[in-house]
Amino acid sequence: MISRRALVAGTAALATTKAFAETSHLTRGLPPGLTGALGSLPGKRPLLELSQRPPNYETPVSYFTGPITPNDAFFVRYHLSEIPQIDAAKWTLNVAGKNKISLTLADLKQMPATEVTAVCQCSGNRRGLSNPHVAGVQWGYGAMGCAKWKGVRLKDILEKAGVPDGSVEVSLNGADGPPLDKTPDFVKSIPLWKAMDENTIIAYEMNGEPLPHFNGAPARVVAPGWTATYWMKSITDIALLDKPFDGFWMKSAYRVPLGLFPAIDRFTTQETATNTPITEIMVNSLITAPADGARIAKGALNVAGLAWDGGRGIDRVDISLDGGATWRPATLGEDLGRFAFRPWRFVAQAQKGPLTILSRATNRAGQTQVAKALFNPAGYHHNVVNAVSVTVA
Ligand SMILES: Nc1nc2c(c(=O)[nH]1)N[C@H]1C(S)=C(S)[C@@H](COP(=O)(O)O)O[C@H]1N2
Ligand SMILES: [Mo]
Repeated sequence: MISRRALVAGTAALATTKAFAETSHLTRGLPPGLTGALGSLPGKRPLLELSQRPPNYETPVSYFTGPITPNDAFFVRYHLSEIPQIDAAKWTLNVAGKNKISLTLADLKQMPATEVTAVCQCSGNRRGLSNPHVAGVQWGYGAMGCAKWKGVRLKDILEKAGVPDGSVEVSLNGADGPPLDKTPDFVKSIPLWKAMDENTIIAYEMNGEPLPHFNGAPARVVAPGWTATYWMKSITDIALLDKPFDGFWMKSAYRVPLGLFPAIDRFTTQETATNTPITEIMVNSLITAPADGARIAKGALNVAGLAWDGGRGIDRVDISLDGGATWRPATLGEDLGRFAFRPWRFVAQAQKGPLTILSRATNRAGQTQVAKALFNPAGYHHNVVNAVSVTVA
């Protein structure tokens, strides 16, 4: 006879597996409308199309074959549909500090260059998995990518213009604008300390090439560790501010309940009694192989994936084949720095029947992925333990 305790434990394990399994329905294309069909954008391989105007396209999981996401596979996210084609030779970056200065691309390239490999992840990556459903682009797993960015430290640019005493934030505006004044222009701000961080750059190269049009040519903000909402594309205007920026995209969007997520980075000038702007990326992982829903042969099964966080660095990735009852460590691969995707692999012995593989990353601050999503109205920071279900034949 099965003891009550075993029964309860078994039911709990089953419930956990079910919860995890629910999170993986996107890659199987269910329910319809949650994933786009493959669409085409100039300069890109086929990406999952979530909307055409504005262009929102995500990277299929099968393209994540290593720690660097190729430029033509990199996701695209815009809020506004007027995206001008910029002539890099005529483009200028206007900076308002103690003085107003204007830098051309040639000026930027004369300044000391620096490189950083960093994950660009939309705050709403995996929003489509939110339960209950929330409004917004229904992203699956691919509103993210990792590239080697080259450019100039934002700090050097700000110091060229002069940083007034009492500056608290830096505003960032790009070349795109609203089509009919219906949506407010997309302007963001970051705290002065993040702007002055040596890793925050204005990048003009991505993986050794000029930035693709849809990823912010000729130059964009790269704010390593922070979600991509601050990574202003096709940046044209930067200003040092002596009070918190109060535009729509700071005051009313990209906010999370205060204290809900274990964020370490604070954006205190923008905090209210109840909420805060989103800051760093929460620790996360993705199983990239085998594909969800695959049929595989029994025996040695190579499992591969990626792990990343907001810049503390990945400490470990653990794998479970029994619904989260027991975990075994994966082997971490190439380390491209604390802001990069960390590849990992694991060899499982696959027995005949259904198999669900779970991956759970932990960072060097001891933070780990959640078993159940921390619900918030915009569906940000989805970092539930990743699950892939396969059939072993
Ligand atoms: N100019 C401009 N920059 C922008 C945005 C935008 O709408 N306009 N969206 C931001 C958001 S929310 C994301 S997720 C990233 C997406 O970067 P990508 O399109 O290069 O992948 O760009 C950011 N920078
Ligand atoms: Mo985003």
